[in-house]
Order: sequence, then C-alpha cells, then structure tokens
Amino acid sequence: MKIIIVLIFIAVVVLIFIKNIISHTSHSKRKIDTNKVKTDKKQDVRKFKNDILVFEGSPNKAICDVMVRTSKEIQKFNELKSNAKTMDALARDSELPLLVAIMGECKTGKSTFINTILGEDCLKCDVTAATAVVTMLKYGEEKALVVHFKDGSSEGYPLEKLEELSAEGDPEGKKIRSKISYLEMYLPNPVLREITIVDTPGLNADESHHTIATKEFMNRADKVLWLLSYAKAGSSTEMAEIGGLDDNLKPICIVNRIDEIDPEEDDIDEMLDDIEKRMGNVISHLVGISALEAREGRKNNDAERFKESRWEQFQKVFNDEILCQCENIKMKSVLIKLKDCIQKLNLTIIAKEKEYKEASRLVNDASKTLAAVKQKKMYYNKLLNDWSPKLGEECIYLTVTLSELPEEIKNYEQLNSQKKKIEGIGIVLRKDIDRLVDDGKLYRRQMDYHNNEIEKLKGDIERYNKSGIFGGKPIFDFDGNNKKNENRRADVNSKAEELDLQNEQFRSRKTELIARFSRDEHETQVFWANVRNQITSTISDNIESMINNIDWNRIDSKSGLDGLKWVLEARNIMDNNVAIDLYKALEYIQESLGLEQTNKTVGIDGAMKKIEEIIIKISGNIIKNNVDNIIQEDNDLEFSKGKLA
Ligand SMILES: Nc1nc2c(ncn2[C@@H]2O[C@H](COP(=O)(O)OP(=O)(O)OP(=O)(O)O)[C@@H](O)[C@H]2O)c(=O)[nH]1
Ligand SMILES: [Mg+2]
Repeated sequence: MKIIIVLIFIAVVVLIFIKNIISHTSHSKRKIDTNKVKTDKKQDVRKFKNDILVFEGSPNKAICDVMVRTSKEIQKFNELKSNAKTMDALARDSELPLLVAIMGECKTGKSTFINTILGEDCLKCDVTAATAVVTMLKYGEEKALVVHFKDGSSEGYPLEKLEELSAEGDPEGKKIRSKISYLEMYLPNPVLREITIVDTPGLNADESHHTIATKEFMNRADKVLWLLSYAKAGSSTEMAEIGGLDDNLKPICIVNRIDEIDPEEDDIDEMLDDIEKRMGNVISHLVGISALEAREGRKNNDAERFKESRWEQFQKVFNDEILCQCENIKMKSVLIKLKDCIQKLNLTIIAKEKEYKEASRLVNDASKTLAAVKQKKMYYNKLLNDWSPKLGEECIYLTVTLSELPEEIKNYEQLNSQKKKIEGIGIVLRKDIDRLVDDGKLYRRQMDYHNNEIEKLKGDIERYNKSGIFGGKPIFDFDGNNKKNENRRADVNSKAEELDLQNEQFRSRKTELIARFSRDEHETQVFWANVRNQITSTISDNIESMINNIDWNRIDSKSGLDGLKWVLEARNIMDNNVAIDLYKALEYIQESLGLEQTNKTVGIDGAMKKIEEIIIKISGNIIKNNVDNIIQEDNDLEFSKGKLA
C-alpha cells in the first residue's frame, strides 16, 4: 500500500514538472514572439520618426524648429538638397524679427529714409555714391558689422569699413564688394527689436549686379516699403517691378522728396492723389514724405520743418500697418513661404517619381523586347533546322510547305511563285516518268511476246526440219510450212528491228528524263537555299530592328532605378515625419495666436490645408486690427472735437 502511495506521489510530481516545462516553453515562445514584433515596430517607427518635437517659446520658434528638422531630413536625398537649403534659409529668417525691405529705384532716398526711421545716420547717403550691396540692419547690444560672402562664409569687420564695403563709389572696396552676398549691421536701436530693416541697392542702377542682389533678397522679405521720387513716380518699368512682387508683398508706397515740390506750382496732395491713382492696386498704401527734411528737422529740433516733412503721417501708417502687426505679418509671411517651399518640394518629388517611373517602364519594356527577341530567335532557328534539305533524298519529291513559313519572311510571294513553278515542273516530270514506266511495261510485254514467238518459230522450224521420211527435212513442202516459217521469220526479224528501235527511243527518253530530273532537282535545291537565305536575313533584320527599337540611350542615362526607392522614402518622410511635426507646430501656433483650432488632417496635403486655413485666419486678424485702429482713430477725433467744443 505504502509503495502504491509513494508511486502515485512520484507520478503527480512528475506530471506537475512536465506541465511546468510545457507552459514555460510556450510562455517563453510567446514572449520571444512579442518581443520580435515590438522590435520590428520600433524599427519602423525609428526609421521615420526621430525624437518627438516639444515646442516652447514663440510660434515662430516652433515653425523654425520644424523647418530645421525637415531640412535635415530631406537633405540626405541628393535631388532635394536645394529644397533643403531653401528651407534651412527660411528657417533662419523665420526667427528674425519682421524683415522689412526698403526698395525702389536708385537715388530715391532709401538709405536716408532708413536713417530717419532709426533716428541715426548709420547708412551712407550720397548724391553719387550708390548703395551697392544689400545691408540688413539688425538689433544688437553692441554695434557690429558682419559680411556674408557669396561662398557662404562670413566675417566681422570694423564698422568704419561700412562705406567702403557698401557704397558703389568707393574704389577701395570694389574687389571685395564683388564677393559679398550681403552685409549685416548690428545696432542697439529699439526699432530693430521689432523689425529687421533691409537697405537695398537701387533697381535701375547701371550696375546690373545691384538689381540682381536686390531681387535675390526680395524672396526673403516679409514686408516691402517702396520708395519713389514724386517726379518719376509710376513709370512703366517701376510699375512692372512692383507688380512682380509676390501678392503677399504688396508694398506700402512712400513718395519721397516732397520738399522738392514747389508749392507755388503744384499742390502736394493733388500730386499724391494723382500718383496713387496711377499706381492702382499694385500698392497697399501711399504716403508722401521728405525723409531728408524729417531727419534734419529732428536733428535740429525744428518742429516746423519736421511737420512739413509729413513724417508723422508715415509714422502712423508704419505703426498701424507694420509695428502693431509684426507678429501676425511675420507669421503669415513665414507660412506662405513655407507653403510655397513644401509645394516645390512635393513637385520635385512628383517630377522625380514620374521620371523614375518612366525609366523603370523603359527598362521593363526593353527586357520584354529582349525576351521577345530571344523567343523569335528560337523560333527562327527551329524553322531553319526544319527547312534543311535532307541530303540523299530526291528534293523534287519533298513536300515543300511554304504555308508553314511566317508571312514576315521577306519575298514570301516570290518564294511562293517559285515553289508553284517547281511544283508544276515536278507534275509534268512525274507524268513523263509515269508514261515512260507504262511504255516500259508495254515494251516488256511486247518483248516477252516477241521472244515467245521466236521460241515458237524455233520449235516449228526444228519440227519442220525433222518432218521428212528419214527424219530430215521433207523433200516436198506440200503444206507450205517452210514458206510460212520463212514468212514468220521475216515478221519476227522485222518485229525485232522495230523493238530495237523502240528500245533505243525508250533509252533516249530515259536519258532525257534523268537529265530533266537532275536539272529540276538542282532548281529545287536552289529554291531550298533561297528559302534558307530568306529566313536567315529575316531573322537578322527582325532581331536587329527589335533591338534598335529599344531606346538604349535613355535607359543608360537613367542609371537610377534606385531613384524610385528614394522617392518613396522621401514621400514617406513627408507624409509621416514632416506632416506630423508640422501639424503639431501649426496647432501650437493656433493656440499661441489664439486662433480657433481647425479640423484634424492627415498627411502632408492635410498639413498644407491647415497652413492655408491659418493664413486666412491671420489675414482676417490683420484686417480686424486695422478696422479696430480706424475706429479708435475716429473715437480720438470725436474726443478731440469734444474737447475743442
Ligand atoms: N531733397 C531731398 N533730398 C533727399 C531726400 N532723401 C534723400 N535725399 C538725397 O538724395 C540723395 C540720395 O539719397 P540716398 O538715401 O543715398 O538714396 P538711395 O535711394 O539710397 O540711393 P541708392 O542707394 O544709390 O539707390 C542724397 O544726397 C540725399 O541727401 C529728400 O527727401 N529730399
Ligand atoms: Mg542707398
């Protein structure tokens, strides 16, 4: 009994042990599988998503972070390097305060105007020395001058060098100026905390590099102030230049040098109205000023002079339209540029995708053609083998089946008629041979009959010669048998002659037939060779033309079928990483600017739609702020009227 209990106990322990092993194995198996799946997923995510972006600070900073990251992600694709560069430059500009470009034809007073805005003579103004390089005026605690060269490098210079580096007239700096992309001047000026001002070379200067430098910079501006001289305002070239600006950059038009108008001759306001009409809707506002008088009036504390410069009118527009709206205008401008940048990026990817798809189609087509060529070659070779004349056989009797030949065999018709001719000859020959054979048979029968007759005659002659009384020849030929035998002999001999003649004729017919036969056989062999040649030349021609049809040059030039791979990867990055980052930044912007959140979207197209929605909302806010300002002005007016009363 004890033994049974011990045995049962051992059995139970063993069972539990086995169960544990099984469950452990299956558990560890499951665990391994889960881990594998997790790792795979992680890898997928890691491939397209880096660390999650956390936004802090200004909305501009958020959008800048996204652009920097996007630029880094796309610059690994060779074909997108220039897009990455543009986006990186845009990112850097997006962090700057509002970029206000002062543009206009030469000598309209741009540099003087900037000095007046800043209240300090930081820029060189001259009747002759023209501004030769784009100069960005930025806020800095310390005054400084940085030169950015065309090769991408930059270098600090003492401030005194500004004139030499920026003004056309200075011969010293000419060589170095040709290498400059733009200048940056840092000034501790409070206006520059709000905006970055850009002084540009005059557009109609003789030096075309001035125009190029200015136009290159136009893309970077967030706002344009267009300066013109009242005397030359609204010329067709100028109108074309202004019209060429982006819609978003519709400029505020400053008519400068109004101090030069002789009030005795012209009414300033009428003149300004007239210019405004001429400018039409290519500008957003128009004010007339004298930058020089304003600067001088301020410097000399001459209130009257300052008032007459009408600087206050400009200052109001400047405050309302720019200084009070810096954040909105900057954000709108950055979003418009970002949208444009992404659109171009998408277009590049789409164009490349098309190009690579076309390349892969060409390669596919070529490999299909090559496969077809291979098949055709096999088919033709089989045909050639099948058409080899079998030596040792009489060609004339071989059945020539041209219908098995493909129609594409050159001179098919010619071959066919040749074949018919040979067949015709063959039929006649056949008939002649048959007739000869029949005649031969007849001749043989005649010969047999003739031989028979001879034998019979021989017998009869022998019998006659023994039919005499003494067993010899009879003395008297009472029955005329001898005579009959002699006649028969004459008949037989003449028949023999006739048969000999027949035999001779028969032989010559046979010789002639053999000659005809060998001649026709030769002709048949020529025909066979002809067919073979035709097949061979058709093979080489067809194969050559098939291979020539492949556009090898285009296939060679598209070395990058791998391109499709990067295009797909780029697309994936755009639709996942970029779109997700951008979407988050846009939500952050909406929150920071107090804009209503819009619908959730997906992919890069969705993010683009969201950008558009925000641009519309910001434009609405800008208009609303302007309206608020006007209402406020009216209230102030009412208030002052009340005061006067
Ligand atoms: N009378 C008058 N002269 C002015 C006014 N503004 C500028 N000037 C003069 O016009 C000349 C050219 O002025 P700048 O400020 O150098 O003109 P700019 O447009 O910067 O010239 P570029 O850089 O060569 O295109 C200087 O002699 C200025 O003193 C103005 O309002 N009235
Ligand atoms: Mg200038």
